[in-house]
Amino acid sequence: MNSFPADFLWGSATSSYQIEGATEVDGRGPSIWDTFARGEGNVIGGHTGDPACDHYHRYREDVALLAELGLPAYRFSIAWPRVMPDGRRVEPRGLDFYDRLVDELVAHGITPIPTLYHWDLPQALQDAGGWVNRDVPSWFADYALVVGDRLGDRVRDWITINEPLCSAFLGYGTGVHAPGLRDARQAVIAGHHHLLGHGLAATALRAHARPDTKVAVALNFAPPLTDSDDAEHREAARRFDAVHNRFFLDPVLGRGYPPDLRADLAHLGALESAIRDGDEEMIGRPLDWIGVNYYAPSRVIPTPDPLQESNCGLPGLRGVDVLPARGPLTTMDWEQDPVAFADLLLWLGEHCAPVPLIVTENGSSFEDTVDADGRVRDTDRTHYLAEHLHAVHAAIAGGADVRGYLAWSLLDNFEWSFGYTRRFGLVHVDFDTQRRRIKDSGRFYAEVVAANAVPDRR
Ligand code: IFM
Repeated sequence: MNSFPADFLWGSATSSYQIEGATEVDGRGPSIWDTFARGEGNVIGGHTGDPACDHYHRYREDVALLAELGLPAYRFSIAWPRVMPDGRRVEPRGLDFYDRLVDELVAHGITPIPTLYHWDLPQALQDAGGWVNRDVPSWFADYALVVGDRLGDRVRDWITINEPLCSAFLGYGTGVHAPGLRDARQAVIAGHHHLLGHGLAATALRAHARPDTKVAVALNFAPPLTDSDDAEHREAARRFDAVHNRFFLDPVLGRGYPPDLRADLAHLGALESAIRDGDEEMIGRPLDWIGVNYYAPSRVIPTPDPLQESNCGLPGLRGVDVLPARGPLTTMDWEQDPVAFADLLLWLGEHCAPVPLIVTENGSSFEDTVDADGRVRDTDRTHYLAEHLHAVHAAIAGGADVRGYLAWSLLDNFEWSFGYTRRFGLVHVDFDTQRRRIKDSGRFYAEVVAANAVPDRR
């Protein structure tokens, strides 16, 4: 058995738009994902966030599942348009929902870890320019305060923003996420404003909340892998790493934007136009921990012409292409690579020290079937989970300060542009009946959590 530290935090994660449904209930305003999902061809099958897992009405059942699995912590997100339908005006019924959810969690002894922003921007704020508008970060901090005032007596740990890369670069750059815009300059500006929003919200929460408040941000990392260690390949990996990983990481650690990144993106002129005096200080206010979201590495290769635009859609990235993933793959076509995960955690452990790490997302999508006896024998997912937990263990043994692991995801849910066609849950959801069934991977995870250890490979 590979045992984890005694105070290691175990749990699972979800997000509001992916599970709540009830998008027109109790005064909730439309979000950019409601609008985007209705757009022709944006989401497989024309699926939308309704009914998702109908968690808005079934949260008690879902908290009971967490309790049945014995998970001590639950990461969920708060829908800004439920709390503030137009992004500015408070809707008490929306706040009441999260109040009830937190009460339910606390009553079961489960630590609530809310994320303030997991991509569901109020549409009204998008109509005002969305994350390209420099006012949005301040409005985000106002919203953080409203939520902090209401839940701060029971919530100690907060995550400001989930995966600003996806929200900014996929939403404003490649257009495969809401709001569906395709403009590299806007993507970079939106990226900066997400970071500014993080800094402002973190500062606001700390100023007004209980003294032991802890604030983090959840970043998604894709470690670049190369087939060669020659100078060209190392340079390609550096370029990819700068835009994908260090664009967001170094500023929140208080180091500002990395000089090599600024040089690489100078041809866009976007960062320079967006950064104002004091921004990097605000973004870099002290953090309590870094949330690490990891699924897969990226295989990169130098392009023949160093000025050639990358095929991967990261804004302004040149001189590096991303190769197709190599098996074994998940149904997202993502590579399964626990070694890259261990290496990433070791690197982050050093790079972020003394700030500790918590794995805020890690998981896999596979074709799951419900057998005649009602069981979901998801051996692929159990294997992925076990191997990635061994990787976390190895990283801790190697010196990385990793304090917890929150599996993605508690429930099968709305997987963004893939709609309901990709399943990541430890718990199977029948979207016709809303019946929940704990998968074999969920039972396996419960045993790991109970033992605080992952069993040896057979
Ligand atoms: O489902 C998403 C989640 O919302 C953000 N991180 C990656 C997950 C899997 O794609």
